[in-house]
Amino acid sequence: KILITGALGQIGTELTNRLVEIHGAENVIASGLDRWQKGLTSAGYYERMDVSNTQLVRQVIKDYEITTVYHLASLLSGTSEKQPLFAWKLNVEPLLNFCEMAKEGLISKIFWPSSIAVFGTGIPKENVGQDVVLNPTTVYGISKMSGEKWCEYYFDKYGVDVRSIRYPGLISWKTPAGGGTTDYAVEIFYEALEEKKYKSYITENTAMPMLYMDDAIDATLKLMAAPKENLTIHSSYNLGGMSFTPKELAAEIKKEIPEFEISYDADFRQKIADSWPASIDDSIAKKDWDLNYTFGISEMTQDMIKNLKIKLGK
Ligand code: VAH
Repeated sequence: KILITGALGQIGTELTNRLVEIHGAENVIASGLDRWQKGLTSAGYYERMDVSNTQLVRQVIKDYEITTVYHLASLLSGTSEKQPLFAWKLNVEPLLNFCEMAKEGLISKIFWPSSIAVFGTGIPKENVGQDVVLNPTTVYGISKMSGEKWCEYYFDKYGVDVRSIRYPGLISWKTPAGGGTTDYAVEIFYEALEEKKYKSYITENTAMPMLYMDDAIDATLKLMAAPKENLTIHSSYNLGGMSFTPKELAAEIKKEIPEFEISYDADFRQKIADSWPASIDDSIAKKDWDLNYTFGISEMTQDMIKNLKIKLGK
């Protein structure tokens, strides 16, 4: 059986749907902080669970005979800057608990999302490699870097099968933006359809690595299906997706919505964005587990607008 934490979040919502398609609803247990309501999730079961409540988590693992955990519950970069100590606790300790459970043999496989936020000062902006020095300058980046080190430690010392991807900014239409620095690239589509204009809190020429959610989910499932012996990275795999700026994204949206206008008014998240790479070298993921992409910026823009028009009743 599979447990997903943060199952109602940006990645969790879509990952749950795909895992249900593959394994059947009866084998997927979704969990989140929200109270259950009809239609909340496609999983066969839903547990209202605070991942910081270790005893409850262990009980759920035992009750459902969970073997694989997708641990997605986390605070993103913008939110983490506002609540540093809570973000540190939530972003790291539950991961450590799941690694402990795997070490004890209670569960056999873990997926955990890291982020390009682990990169910081002292490295080139372009084509950032797997093994460059990690000097994150954000609470979120510090927590993700620490989580990676724990993953590597539990693999090296106890052979724990914990797998991770350094996601770029993720873009999707099923769930609204959740406090990330890259979430301008989600909000912009809602406002383009609702208001025909968007004020970006990231300046026009700030390039960041981005990825459409469909490709992110495909990559996650590919990594988790790969033979353990093929994996050479046990901290977290670089994944670069595509790089674009707010200006480039606005130009793509204008192809679909000609009257759309973008303006710029940088906020605290600009400093976070400036500390991150503009593009990533993900050649090792391509070699180890055949990473590839389907959606470029045009395909993503068309798919986002098509689906949001239906969702927003436009
Ligand atoms: C964030 N979307 O902005 C996340 C992601 C690389 C960015 O980690 O915090």
